[in-house]
Amino acid sequence: HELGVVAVGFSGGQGKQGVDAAPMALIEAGLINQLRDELEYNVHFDGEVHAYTDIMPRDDPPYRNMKRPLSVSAVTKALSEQVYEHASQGRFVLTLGGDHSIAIGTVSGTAKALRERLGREMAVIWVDAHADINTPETSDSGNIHGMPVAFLTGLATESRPEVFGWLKDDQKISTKKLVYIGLRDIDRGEKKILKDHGIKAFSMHDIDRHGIGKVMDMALGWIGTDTPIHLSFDVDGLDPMWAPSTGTPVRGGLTLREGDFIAECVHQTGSLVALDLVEVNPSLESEGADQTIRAGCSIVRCALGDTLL
Ligand code: DIR
Ligand code: MN
Ligand code: MN
Ligand code: MN
Repeated sequence: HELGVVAVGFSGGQGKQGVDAAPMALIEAGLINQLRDELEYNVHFDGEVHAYTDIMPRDDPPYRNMKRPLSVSAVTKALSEQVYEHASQGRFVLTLGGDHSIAIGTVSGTAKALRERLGREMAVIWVDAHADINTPETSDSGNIHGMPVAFLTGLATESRPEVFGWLKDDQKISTKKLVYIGLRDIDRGEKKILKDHGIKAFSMHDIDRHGIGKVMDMALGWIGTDTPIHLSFDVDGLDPMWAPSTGTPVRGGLTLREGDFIAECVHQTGSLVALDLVEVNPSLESEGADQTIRAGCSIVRCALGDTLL
């Protein structure tokens, strides 16, 4: 079991400081040591929380309604190359964020590597309260952490290389290979996108109706066996009762057990190739930071094969 870990201290995809401190908090809580010692992974980690300060532009005004477009583009491009490097060597890639804009880098990196290695199109399971599929034009906030899926599926495009124009077709995924779990706060424009493109989405309503067991059967059934899976887990998919320290908490979410169960089921497929854990912000809700970090560690351990028995 070879595991590549990338720690990304980046918060520019949204407006709140502190989400950049999450990787260090997760590591200090013992996450990487547990993966090495208890789950027996051979860990490849450069020991650094990347802030990419050397490539950060000095001046970064809004463009096409996007906030900090040059910064997010530069960071995700560099991250894409780091993730690609791990994935092309056959390593499972764990990325600790950071806000969810970083998924532009992680998913593009694994999608390209898996195409080359296995000749297969990758699927993405996106666990989140939000769909993060706004285009620059449908976004109300201008925050790029609400747009990564639009860029990764080609629903949003931009030719300028310094504003995501670097994303090529072999780094993108199909809307047909995308599955959402846990949605409950979707913008009007996003609802139309999900509907128009027939994107598979399991909202909290579906989980209430069928239970998480049936929902996971349906989600994994949609993807099918023999398709590599990238799991992108936004900690705000969990209910704020379990994960209060996050930038945009939404009540009525997944229990910690449901989150762990999702991760366990995806691990059990044997097809999981990468995991992102994003939007942990230890500086928010200081009493809840510990809980949120512990919840994040638990999700990661489950996705990497920890079992109850
Ligand atoms: C909202 C919130 N849909 C936006 N998105 C968040 O800004 O586009 N994603 N919080 O995690
Ligand atoms: Mn998100
Ligand atoms: Mn979210
Ligand atoms: Mn296993």
